[in-house]
Amino acid sequence: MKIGIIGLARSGKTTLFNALSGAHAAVGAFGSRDANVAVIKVPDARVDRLAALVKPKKTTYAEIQFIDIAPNEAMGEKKVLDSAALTHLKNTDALVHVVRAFKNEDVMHPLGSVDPVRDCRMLEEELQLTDLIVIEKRIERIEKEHKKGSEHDLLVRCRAHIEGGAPLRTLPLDPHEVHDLAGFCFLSQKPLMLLGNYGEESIGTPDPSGLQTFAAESRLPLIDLCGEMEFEVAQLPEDERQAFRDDLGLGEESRTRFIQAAYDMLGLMSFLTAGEPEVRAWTIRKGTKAVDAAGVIHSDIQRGFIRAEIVGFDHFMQAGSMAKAREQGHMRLEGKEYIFQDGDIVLFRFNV
Ligand SMILES: Nc1nc2c(ncn2[C@@H]2O[C@H](COP(=O)(O)OP(=O)(O)O)[C@@H](O)[C@H]2O)c(=O)[nH]1
Ligand SMILES: [Mg+2]
Repeated sequence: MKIGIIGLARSGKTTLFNALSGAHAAVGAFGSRDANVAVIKVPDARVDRLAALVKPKKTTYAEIQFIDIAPNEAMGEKKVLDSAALTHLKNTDALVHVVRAFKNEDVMHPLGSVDPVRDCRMLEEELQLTDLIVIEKRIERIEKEHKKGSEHDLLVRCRAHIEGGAPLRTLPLDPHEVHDLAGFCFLSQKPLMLLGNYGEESIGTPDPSGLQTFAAESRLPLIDLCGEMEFEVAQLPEDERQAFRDDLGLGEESRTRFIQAAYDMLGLMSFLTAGEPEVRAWTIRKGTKAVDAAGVIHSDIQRGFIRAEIVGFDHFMQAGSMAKAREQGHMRLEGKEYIFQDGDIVLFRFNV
């Protein structure tokens, strides 16, 4: 899974990126062509408990890739999406908009004042306009070539939707329309999460900016955190972090909250495999059939799928192994159509 971090200059994108990934990318950097990229492991207590029990040679967590984009200065600081950014964002699965809510007068806001709702509206508009340009070009081309058909009709619908002021993510589409649009990688179609970046001064106080109301009305997930404090906590040795968080009133670890929100937004879940060589978490969309989930591990397992042997997490922990769980009657045999439950431990039987 790939998540693009976007937002105005100095909204705290790189600070957040560093806090989440433990990296030390330069903050305040601007106009650099290269995006910061990091992969983080998804913390998962079930994987930890399984690994403690099975003692595998290798433990592998699910992973999320983050891309932190530095907009180009030539854009006048008021825009977020230059062509380099578009290239980076094209293949992301979701976008996170870091919205500046911290006051700090020493850090200049590109628009001269701190106003989270205004920034959200502006960015949403920029996403839509970016898509609109692509749509209009394509429509023009189709019309020139006299090839009007279903693609044309669909794009005309997309255009009308954006012209009505709405992002493509709110346009109802049937599965084959989703498929037909996939190649365009429309930005306003990607799931979007807002991240309010608050200052130390705001911890534990209500936010008067209206960001919560805006997020609720726009049906966008919102998490708030304090980027700079999170970054500072991330510098501490692991065993000191929680005490520091408690002192500051920072609540649950930002990385955990952030990843949970991203999983929810994308409708993701994990299933697990627990062998001697490797205990591992695998990410799938909720509602994925067993045979397709098998393909996440290897295309051979999907092709040669015979059945899935499944043990629920708690039963596995009680039994101590797949074989014992089977003896105790807690193993279920499921076919291709089975829909995974969160935390299922699976052994695929296949034949190639
Ligand atoms: N007070 C305060 N300053 C922050 C916070 N997050 C970022 N900053 C500062 O804002 C400046 C720009 O941050 P940076 O992460 O580089 O923003 P980017 O341009 O969006 O990547 C840096 O000087 C940060 O120290 C925050 O939560 N609180
Ligand atoms: Mg930056």
